[in-house]
Amino acid sequence: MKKKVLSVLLCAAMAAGMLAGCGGDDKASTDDANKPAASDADGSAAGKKFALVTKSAGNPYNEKEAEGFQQAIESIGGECIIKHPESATADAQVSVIQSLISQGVDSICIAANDENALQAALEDAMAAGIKVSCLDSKTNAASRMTFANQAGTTEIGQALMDAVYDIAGGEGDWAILSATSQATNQNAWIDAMKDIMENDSKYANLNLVEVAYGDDEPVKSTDQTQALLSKYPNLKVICAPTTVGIAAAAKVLQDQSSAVKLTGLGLPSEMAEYIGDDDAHSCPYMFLWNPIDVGRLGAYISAALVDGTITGAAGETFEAGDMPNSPYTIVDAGDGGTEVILGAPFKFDPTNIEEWKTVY
Ligand code: RAM
Repeated sequence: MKKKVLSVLLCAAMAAGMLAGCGGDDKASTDDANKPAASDADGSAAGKKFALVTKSAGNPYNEKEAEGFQQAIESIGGECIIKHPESATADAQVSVIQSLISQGVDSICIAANDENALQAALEDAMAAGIKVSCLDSKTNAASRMTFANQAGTTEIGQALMDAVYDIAGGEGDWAILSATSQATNQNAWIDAMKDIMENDSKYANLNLVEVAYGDDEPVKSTDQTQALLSKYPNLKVICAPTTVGIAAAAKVLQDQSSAVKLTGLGLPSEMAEYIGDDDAHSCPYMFLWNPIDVGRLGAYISAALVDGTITGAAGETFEAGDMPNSPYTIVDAGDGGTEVILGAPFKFDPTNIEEWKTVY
C-alpha cells in the first residue's frame, strides 16, 4: 500500500512537471521529436528514438499515457516522439507507422485501433529493425514483440460484471457503451464479461440488450447513450469500458436525472462530479488504473527491447525505473504472444474519488 501511495505521489509530481516542461500533445501531422531532459538522463538510451502511437488525438486518457511515456524516455536520455492520430482508426495509425519507419526510429509502442489491420505496417517496421510493442490495446501476436497491459483481461471483465450485477440488483436489462467496434482492448474486456455472464448462473437474470459504439468520440458517445435510453425503457445499467464513453454517458444520465445507473472505466478527474451513492449522481462507482504508469511501462519495455535486455519472450525480466512493481516479468498473453501486466484494476467510489481526481 505504501508503495502505491508513493507511486501516486510520484505520478502527481510527474504530471505537474510534464505540464511545465513538455508538449506531448502533438497531432500525427506534426513531426515532433522532443529533446531529452539532460538533468535526469543517465545516457543509457542516448541517441535512440522512441515513438509512442496512441489511439487518437483529443482523448485525455491517451494524453496521460503519453505523459508517462515521455517522462520515462527522457529520464533514460532517449529522444521521445509522440503521435496522436487524428481518428481512432487503423488507417490513421498505418500512415503514422509508415512515417516513423521513414524517420528511422528505434522503437514503436502503439495502442492498437485494430488487432489485425496494422500487421503489414508493423511487420515492415520490424523488418527495418524497429522494436515494436503495444500498450493499452494490442495487435495480434505476429505484429508485436510484447504488450504493456494495464491489468489482466479477465480481472477487468470480472470487476465490471460484478459491478453491473451489484448496481442492477442482480437482474434486468443492461447495455454496454464501448469505444470503436475494432478496439482490441474493449473487445477483449467485453468478451471476458460475456464469458463470465454465460458461464455462471449467478448472472442468469441479467439481460445484455446491446453493445453500442461511441468510437471514443464525446458527441457520438452522447448520441449512443440517448439512443440506448429511448430503445430500452427497462434499462437499469450502462457499462462503459472507455473513459470517453463513460464521461459522456455520465453527463447524459445525470442531466436527465435518469434512473439508469452507470459503471465502467473512467478517469477520476473527469468523473468526480458524477460519482455518488444517491439519486443525484449517475455513477455509484467505476474502475481504472494509472494511465501515466501505462505509458511509463510502455516506455521501459521499448527501452529494454532496444538495448537488448529483452526480446519479448515470456520469462524475461527488465527494470522499469522507480515504477512500483519493478522489475517486471514478461508473461504469456494467451494469444500466442506475450504481455507485461501493470497491476490490478482499482475501484473509485465516493470514499476516494476526491483524493484521486487531482492525480489523473
Ligand atoms: C479510452 C480508450 C483507452 C482505454 C480507456 C479505458 O480512453 O479507449 O484505450 O484504455 O478508455
